[in-house]
Amino acid sequence: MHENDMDQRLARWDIFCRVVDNYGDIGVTFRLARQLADEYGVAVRLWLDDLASLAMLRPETALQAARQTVAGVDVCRWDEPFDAAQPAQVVIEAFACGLPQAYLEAMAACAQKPVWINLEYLSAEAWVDDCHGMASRHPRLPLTQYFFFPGFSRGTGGLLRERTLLAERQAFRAHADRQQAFWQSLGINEAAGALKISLFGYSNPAVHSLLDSWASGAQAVLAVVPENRLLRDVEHYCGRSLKAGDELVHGSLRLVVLPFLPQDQYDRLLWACDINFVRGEDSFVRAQWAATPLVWQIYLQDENIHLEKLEAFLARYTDGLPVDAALALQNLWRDWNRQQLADGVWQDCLSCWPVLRQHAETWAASLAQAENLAAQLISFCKTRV
Ligand code: TRH
Repeated sequence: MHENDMDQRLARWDIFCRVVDNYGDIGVTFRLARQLADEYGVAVRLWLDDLASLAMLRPETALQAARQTVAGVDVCRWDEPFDAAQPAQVVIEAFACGLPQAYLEAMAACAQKPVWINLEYLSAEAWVDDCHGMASRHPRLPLTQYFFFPGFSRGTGGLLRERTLLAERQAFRAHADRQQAFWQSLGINEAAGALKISLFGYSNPAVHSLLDSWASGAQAVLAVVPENRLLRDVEHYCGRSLKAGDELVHGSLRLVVLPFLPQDQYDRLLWACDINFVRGEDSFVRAQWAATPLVWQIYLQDENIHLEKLEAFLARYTDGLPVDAALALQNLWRDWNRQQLADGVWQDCLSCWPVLRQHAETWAASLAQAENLAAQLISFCKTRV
């Protein structure tokens, strides 16, 4: 088949996203939809059951609209019962969210069956390589679904990374005036010499010992906390309620509460900080693209499955680090995830800081060698039409 014919057969995509909790479901799917539209000229419909979540990331989102365009993406409200819709040529079911029955039947009725992808959760575990791309036939309908796994190794579908992302980050980093303007836009007069740390996470009582370490250390720390669940624990530490705009100083620590930022601005916050505490999936990946040290709080799963995932990533990430730096980082991540910090873990990490910073650069550069997830998805679909 001619290359152009093939592209025409992949010109229309439907992405289905059900917001289960938090912002990762919409964070990932919107980012993918936008990149497909922006960079590959794909006509993307994003079927979404919770417009309020998108509005957190893209404040221009109209909460009542059944259909609207947001940053080039055709956002359709996913109502149940689902009205008949002509299926697109590629159908992405995000995180096994379950397609509407009527839509599945319509897919089955198409002469040329859509390429049906289940976009999976991110994991650094080795088994992902074996399962990436696997096919599963529908038990009743003449349809085949393919499992597409994001990941860190060559055998996976890679990570979301927009074409200009790294160049934009570089440009931001190279211009002190841009960084200053950014901090000012957040209402923060950046203190020279302070270690800038962003804090995003799930509820975690270990934040008490972390803030204590920062307050009592010799190093000045500017901690910025966009409104998120972790803020409740920060409030507990401070003994008062906190809202965006509030600021407090305690010893060497200056803590500023920010509103939950639009997604693009949050990226800049990650670039502007020296260390980022992140969680879940999307902020975790974006912090890696920021190429600075990060601390990941993984999403809790039953039977401690998440701890295996944490170790799988740590093993990859710390490979090649000097032993003391690897150990310091592992200790901090493990303690942060078991929600109890041992004495000295923060300090140990801080003393390896130059090595960890260099390593974060090397890690991001090595990840960038792989083709980005959107491009890999397109290549994969080309082989299935
Ligand atoms: O919100 P999350 O915990 O999302 C979850 C988890 O990823 C979970 O494992 C998974 O089941 C599910 O989603 C897919 O964390 P995550 O993935 O980092 O998503 C947060 C999004 O919010 C991300 O796109 C960044 C964005 N964000 C902002 O836009 N502004 C902000 O101020 C902050 C703090 C985050």
